[in-house]
Amino acid sequence: MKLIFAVVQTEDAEVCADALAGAGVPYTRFASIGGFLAHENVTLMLGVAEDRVESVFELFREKARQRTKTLQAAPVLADTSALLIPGPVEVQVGGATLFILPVEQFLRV
Ligand code: 2BA
Repeated sequence: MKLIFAVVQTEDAEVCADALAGAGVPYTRFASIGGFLAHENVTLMLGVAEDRVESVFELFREKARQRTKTLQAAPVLADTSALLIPGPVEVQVGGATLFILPVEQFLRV
């Protein structure tokens, strides 16, 4: 078994979750916030049999879209002088960011 953490954009969370449910893949859903943009996103945690991992990758490739998001210029205080990050800056976000870990044990007690 593998444990997959999948970070997706909020806009794609429902369609990804629906597709996982439709494929019979159990998941847990967390609200999360990306450290760079400070935008809300969604993290899905899935315990997946090894022979289903590739089909889960495909599901996220198909359902999680890439989008351009804008990082607005933000005032940053350095000592007593206010500096400005040059902006706005455009960044490409997504589809999904996946972390795949081995599962030592999976128990329901
Ligand atoms: P954020 O941290 O808000 O990052 C949003 C997007 O900003 C990233 O998209 C990437 O294109 C860009 N970005 C992030 N850090 C950057 C940096 N230091 N300099 C320039 N651009 C940067 P994605 O790579 O698709 O990531 C989407 C979300 O996935 C991230 O949202 C974060 O929540 C998560 N994520 C990505 N890589 C991660 C990692 N190594 N560890 C934990 N979470 C990660």
